[in-house]
Amino acid sequence: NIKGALFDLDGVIVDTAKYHYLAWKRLAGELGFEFTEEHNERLKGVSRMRSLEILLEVGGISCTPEEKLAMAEKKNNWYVEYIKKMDESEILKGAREYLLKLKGEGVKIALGSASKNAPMILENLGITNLFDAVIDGNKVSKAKPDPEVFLLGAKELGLKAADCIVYEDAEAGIEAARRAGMGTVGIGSRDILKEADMVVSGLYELL
Ligand code: B16
Ligand code: MG
Repeated sequence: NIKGALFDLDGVIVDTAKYHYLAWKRLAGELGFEFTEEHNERLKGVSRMRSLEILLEVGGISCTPEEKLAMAEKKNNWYVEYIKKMDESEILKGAREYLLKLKGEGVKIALGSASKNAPMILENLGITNLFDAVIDGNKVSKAKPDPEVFLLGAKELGLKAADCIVYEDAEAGIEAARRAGMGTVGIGSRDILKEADMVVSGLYELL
């Protein structure tokens, strides 16, 4: 019996990947190489610093830890400029309705996202109040596939891991949830999310 539902943000509730892509592409442009949408797939669900490392690998560029920090900050400033303009119209189909449905059934809801910008995004989407707990990139030290983010979510909800279910679009997120001992719903394609208990195209399919 499910008592808690933990949601990833990017790719499940909202498509922030397109804004991450714009900002990373801009950085790559400054560094003098092309960063494609295909490359960008590798950054989904991955932390900011790890994303930068992947990007630098694509461009064949090596730099010092200080330079990396400056680049990550630059990218984030651009990214924040883009997502500042986001509003309720950008919530993915069925997401708000599904959160409300679960709430009506007495299920507790938490966010489990790698993004440090998650609170601002929830605010702009007007759905902060639907969450009983928000675990974001500021609260966790170990990135998915480490289960930390979801274990912390269950803890803040006051629930056992086995009573929680996770909604994720990234392979690493499904693995993190499985390692936490939680049920999993993959959002996306069955070909990629092989390990998920079930896969749907979007939350609208669960209404
Ligand atoms: P930030 P999620 C992830 O969100 C994104 O999928 C990933 O592309 C991004 O690098 C990461 O958040 C960190 O985001 O730079 O805003 O801290 O899928 O875990 O909700
Ligand atoms: Mg995601």
